[in-house]
Amino acid sequence: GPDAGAEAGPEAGADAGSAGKRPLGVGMVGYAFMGAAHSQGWRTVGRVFDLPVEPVLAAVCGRDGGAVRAAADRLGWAAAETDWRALIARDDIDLVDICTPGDSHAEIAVAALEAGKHVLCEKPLANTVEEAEAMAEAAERARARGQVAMVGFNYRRVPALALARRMVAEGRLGALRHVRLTYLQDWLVDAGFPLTWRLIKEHAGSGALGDLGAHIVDLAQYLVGERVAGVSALTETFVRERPLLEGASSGLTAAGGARRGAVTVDDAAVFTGRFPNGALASFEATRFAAGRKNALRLELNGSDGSLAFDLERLNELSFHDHTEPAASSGFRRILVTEPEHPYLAAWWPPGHGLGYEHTFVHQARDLLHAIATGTRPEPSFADGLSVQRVLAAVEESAAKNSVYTPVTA
Ligand code: SOE
Repeated sequence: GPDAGAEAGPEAGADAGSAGKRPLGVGMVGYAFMGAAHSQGWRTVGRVFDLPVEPVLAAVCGRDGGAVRAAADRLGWAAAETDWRALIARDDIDLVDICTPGDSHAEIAVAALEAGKHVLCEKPLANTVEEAEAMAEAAERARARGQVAMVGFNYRRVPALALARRMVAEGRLGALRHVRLTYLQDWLVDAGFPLTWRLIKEHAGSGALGDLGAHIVDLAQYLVGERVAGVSALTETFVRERPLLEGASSGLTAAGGARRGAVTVDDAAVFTGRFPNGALASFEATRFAAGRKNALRLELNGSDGSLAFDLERLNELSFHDHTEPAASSGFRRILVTEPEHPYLAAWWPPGHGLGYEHTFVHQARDLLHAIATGTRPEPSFADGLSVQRVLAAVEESAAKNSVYTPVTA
């Protein structure tokens, strides 16, 4: 089904007992922010979820030998490689986890799939539709050989969002009318923030659009269960030149020097869209929302009710049941920390709450579960390609001053 991961979660009792666990060698490319987050997922998943396969952190790969060895020690990987082709060639690696910037996703993913490995690839799937198409085709060929390929849209693994998906699918909102998502951050408000790879088109593909917009397009399609049919968009680059990066950047922290260079991606993207079921969608992705750190917010309005969520309060889901008597109805807060909620039974006693890093544990759990059961994990590369097509339509529409642009398949 469309949400195999969450629905076949721990509450479904789908995981096997602890006897006879099969080792699954993991090789990871990249070890910065996402590499650290994925390492956390691989290290923790087998201690929380009872799965028939156990990930083995076999080797991590990066170009700088000294730095990648230090990362291997720090993050818990048995070995370090400096050439991703050598990593893929290792017999002890069954799954390749791609945590590099978008400019190397396609090459590494296609090579890994052709070498017979399972693949997990960070979002956005690629920098262009063409690359994403090649990846989806390689994944389809690999599927026939029993391999899986999944995109790292980790927010599908927030329990409150998996619950939201379940409630929409159960019809609790009735006919969907509005699908409203924003993803707001503020790390570029300072015009002195340097030109890191995320601000260079050649490396990142696009700016807030591909980095943050990709998440909310994927989530919208996940929650609605349909693909965006067309969009009208505006994009803007507010600060067009920034200091060149000096030294290394770690995550979203970096220092700049005296020389300057051009920002070649968008700082913000605002767009509306239509779903085939008639719902209207609106999206806003920006790195210029002062005071908003990681505010992925959404509200869905249907004929029978509404749901609202804010990633800055990720253990909560707001629900309004419009079928209740008006005098006593209204939004109420569901604290998504009960064993009946997706993923939660494996964690702490009710009410104790989860955070950002748990999404990576859940992502690892869903991928391993799919490998163990021979099912197709989601989001698939085809799902990642569909997001890429929406992003391309947004850029095309923005270039034509917001002309409505169908998303072409
Ligand atoms: C930076 O904007 C970033 O780290 C994104 O790259 C991630 O995808 C998002 O989850 C958090 O913010």
